[in-house]
Amino acid sequence: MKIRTIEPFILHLPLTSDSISDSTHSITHWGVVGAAITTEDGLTGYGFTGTHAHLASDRLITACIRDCYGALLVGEEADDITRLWTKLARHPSLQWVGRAGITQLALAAVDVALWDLKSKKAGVPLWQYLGGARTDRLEAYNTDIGWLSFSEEDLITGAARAVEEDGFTRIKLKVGHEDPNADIRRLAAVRKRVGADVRIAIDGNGKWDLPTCQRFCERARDLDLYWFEEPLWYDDVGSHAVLARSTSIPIALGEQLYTVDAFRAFIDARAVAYVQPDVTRLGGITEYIQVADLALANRLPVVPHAGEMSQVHVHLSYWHPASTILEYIPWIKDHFEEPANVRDGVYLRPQQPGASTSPLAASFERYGKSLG
Ligand code: 0YR
Ligand code: MG
Repeated sequence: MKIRTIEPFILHLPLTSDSISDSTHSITHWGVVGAAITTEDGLTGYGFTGTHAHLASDRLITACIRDCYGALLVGEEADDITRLWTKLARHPSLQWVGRAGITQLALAAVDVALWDLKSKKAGVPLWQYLGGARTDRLEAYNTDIGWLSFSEEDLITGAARAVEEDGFTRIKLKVGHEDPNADIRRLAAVRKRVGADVRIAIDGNGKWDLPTCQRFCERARDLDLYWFEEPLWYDDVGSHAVLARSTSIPIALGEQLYTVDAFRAFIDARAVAYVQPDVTRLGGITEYIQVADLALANRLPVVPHAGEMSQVHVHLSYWHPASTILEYIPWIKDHFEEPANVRDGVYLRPQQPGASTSPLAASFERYGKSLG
């Protein structure tokens, strides 16, 4: 199965609301930036990373896929994923400028496309190709009801609807106001409305400093928060370790980490409780598995961040033994041949061969962007 072509693509897909914000990002579209890899026998695999749909930086990713990785992959044996991953990730001239950022996002897209191809060729869904399902019930938690840009009233209504009508028992709310008391008030109002049994996680998206986080955690004591995600600057291992020791709220992080080495630093420092790798920021599925295995060996639960809106992570979470629950943000599912769907708070297990990463032809036509 030799690789014949690698074609990068950029889709800018609208969100379910007009726009949303967390403490550090405001967006109107989700960027699906990836690669279609076609073999000589005519099979095509798709993989993509997730962005905030800035065309200029998206084009850096597609340029890397086309000009750097494409040249290294055409004519290669598509089945040899481990060898090809090493060829791209450890290529002397690329690792000099890479190992994180644009080159890693591009590598993620290519790696996922190769796994999609390989499981399509085997004729089975990726989770089955990897070794079969660990469970028949992968629970979802809803992030899309909890944006910081929502008014307190909309937050309460959305949380109640998710629980009472859609069957979620777990939700995640964004925090990160200038004054953390504003967050405490919003969280207390939601807790009061949904009751004690709903798991409420919170996500700071790296906004606050250590003393602010410590004061916040002290005041949040009675809210029974399931985890505090990205409380501090993404790379700051030491401050996370201090915070983890000063609060009973478990720390979750990983969506901004690029390598297994970065995860090891946090895990070794006991600075993380819920490990949140993302195939779209790590070097794809290949490096995701290394992180999930590392978490497993440390007896830590894995809860991936859904940078691909769960098209791939639903497979990985049905399969990998360290997996627990999975994030749900339903922005882009309608643009795929096999959407990542949730019913009664539980992810449907994918049935089609591959990684569920094939975008619909109509979506390419309507939302595709020029590569410049
Ligand atoms: C919106 N999930 C997250 C989105 C989300 C971000 O900017 O990208 O909030 O990825 O933190 O846990
Ligand atoms: Mg997050």
